[in-house]
Amino acid sequence: MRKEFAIEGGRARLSAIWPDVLRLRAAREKFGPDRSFAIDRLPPAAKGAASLAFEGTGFKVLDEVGRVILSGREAGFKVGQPTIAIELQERDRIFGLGETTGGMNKRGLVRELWNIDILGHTKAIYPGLKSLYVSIPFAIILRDGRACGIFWDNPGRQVWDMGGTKGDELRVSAETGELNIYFFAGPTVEGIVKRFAELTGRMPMPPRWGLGFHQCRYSYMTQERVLEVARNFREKQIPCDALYLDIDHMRGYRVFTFNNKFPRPAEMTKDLAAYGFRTVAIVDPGVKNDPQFGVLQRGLQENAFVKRGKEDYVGRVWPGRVKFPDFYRKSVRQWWAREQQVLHRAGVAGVWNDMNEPANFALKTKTLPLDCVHETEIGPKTHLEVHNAYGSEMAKASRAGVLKARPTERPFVITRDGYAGVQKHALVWTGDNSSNWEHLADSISMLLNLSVSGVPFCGADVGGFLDSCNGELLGRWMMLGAFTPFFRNHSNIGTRDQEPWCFGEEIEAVCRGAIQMRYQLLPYIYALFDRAARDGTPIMRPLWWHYQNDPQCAATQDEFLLGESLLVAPVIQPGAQARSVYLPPGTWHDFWSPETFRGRAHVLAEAPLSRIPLYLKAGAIVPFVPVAQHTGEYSAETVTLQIWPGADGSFEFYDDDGISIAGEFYRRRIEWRDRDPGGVIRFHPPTGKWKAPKVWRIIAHRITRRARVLANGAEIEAHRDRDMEIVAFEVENSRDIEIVIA
Ligand code: MIG
Repeated sequence: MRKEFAIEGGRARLSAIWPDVLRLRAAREKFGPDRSFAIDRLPPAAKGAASLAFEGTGFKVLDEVGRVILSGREAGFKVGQPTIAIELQERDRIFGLGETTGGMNKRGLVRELWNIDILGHTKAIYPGLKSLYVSIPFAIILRDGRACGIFWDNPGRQVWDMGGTKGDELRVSAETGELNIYFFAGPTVEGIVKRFAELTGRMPMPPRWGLGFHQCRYSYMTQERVLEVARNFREKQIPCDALYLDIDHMRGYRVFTFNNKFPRPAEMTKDLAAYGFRTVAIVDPGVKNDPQFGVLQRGLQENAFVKRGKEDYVGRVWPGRVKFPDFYRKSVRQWWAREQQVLHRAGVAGVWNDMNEPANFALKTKTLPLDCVHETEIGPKTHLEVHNAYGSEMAKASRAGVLKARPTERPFVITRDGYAGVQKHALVWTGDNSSNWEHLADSISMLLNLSVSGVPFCGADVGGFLDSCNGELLGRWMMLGAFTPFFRNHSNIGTRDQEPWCFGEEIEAVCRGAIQMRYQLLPYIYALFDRAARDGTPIMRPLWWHYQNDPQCAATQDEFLLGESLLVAPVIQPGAQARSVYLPPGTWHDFWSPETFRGRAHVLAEAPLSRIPLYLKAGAIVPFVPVAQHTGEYSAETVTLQIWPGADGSFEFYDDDGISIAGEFYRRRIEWRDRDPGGVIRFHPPTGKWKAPKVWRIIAHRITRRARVLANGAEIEAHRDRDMEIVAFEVENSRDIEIVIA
């Protein structure tokens, strides 16, 4: 299917990308080159697909069997700007839209997609806040259990009015460019998000160390201080994998330099490596406009900087007057990647991209003048037209730089800004939040919406960035952070120190416990990353991901699922010692007590300061390993599989060397077949050549009677704990294992 026809104020083309994904393109006069900043390659057109029917100025999106999934009121160039208006029904909820504030359901909000440096995205500071650092123009509409999706691929400014002005209408308009919309027919959220990830690209598997705990601060001011923090972690036996160098390591904020407080950076990173730490350094795009500065000189030779008229544009950021690399060009990205080698030669392992909206202190608008020109791969574009892609293009350059230094290793790149598809280049952290309870709670829905917008690897500053944290808030936030994909404690200059040991012994123990839990759970989290890298399935999922027919799941924004099996219900209020938890349909087991609940109901969870309420879905198989102080000591020689019965279930175990891009792997499906009493555990034949665990230690929960355990037909010794209602035993690994607990 490929149709061309007239549309209000222009011409439109309709094509099917996949049977369940339609594309509507429209231009006022001539169509521009078909090149996207989100999509690397469009798949060839599909047949037998969803379709679109126009009726007057309205239209209907139909799925493969002809069912109307969306009713459009208009699509075209009514007031000169490309616009689309879609009818909303009473109970429609809108999710996704990348990184935005205002709760999980975006219905009723107006959001402007225009990447911007917002210092502190709280209502108190910015009551009318409509934009943040990242723009992902992709939304999921959940309508009575059926989902569909919309993606408008346009890196210019867009306004998404999601029933904010007219209660029954989703109206999206762009300031520049074409109408370029993808409709995802659904009906499952999972299907839509997988398609969106297929279209815009998937997160490449990060190194395992990227999944450990990371400690940051703006800034660790000296080399000695960094080493002291590292030693503290090891002395206090608090696991940690990475420390960060914020902007104060630079000489006058010149990118890719070290100042005299960091006289021997290579020695420092070597010492850190000896303790098992990786070093991540911050990189800002603005290059100091200092004629003596080598990076500037070589950039000028490359003609690398963004122009306004005939001249390089000069703005102002931390270094003072700066020029901005024109990352939209491949040659510029390659030059940047070469410059970045200074960091890698000094032993820096990961790169942290900040201020890449790009931020500009010289203007009230906080970014580049809109008439600056970028020499993109599809010809010159004004900043106005491609603003939202700057951050992603910088992250792409950064990634190329890390790969240049270590071509066989999986890069670790973090970015504040991005556009749809940013997950191909970097993980996203949600920028300058604040140390308060409101932001702790808000981070859950922000990360959930980012996760379903194609960005599975994301995290918020744990403990909060702006303002000073307190012990209780840090403890609660560390427990939440331990279950989010990216787990980094970070805080602002001039605030109270926020490392795990800064609030007394009790809080230190709480933080240690949270981090230890993270390290014990790494095989579970790693397997979720493997899955996300292969098909875009989020690691951290809203309840409605798995229960999209349950209205209460669609309304719950203070809980989430880590994978399918683990429900996390963080405490989000100060002073609370308990909280109410909504459990989705099915049977759920309390992690902390031998209690089992029927779902589709609220329960009251006890939550003393040392505890985050956790529930396991019946049929869950969750792998644990012993605590390590960092992932360099990670060992999957003995893997403990905890099994919670009550339903059938399965888990796909995944392991590899944790770092190589094309290394060996070991993948194995493990299945639980529930029988009353007991059940059967089956290990399916593994794939891949990476070394297998030697021993599987199995803990089966909720076994109240004296159970016999048979491994491949022969009875084996099992330990029983009556109070904990568990049966525990070990089996050596082999190709075929079948265990019966009866
Ligand atoms: O204008 O580099 O969001 O994480 O610590 C502030 C200093 C610049 C903003 C980042 C924050 C970082 C800080 N940066």
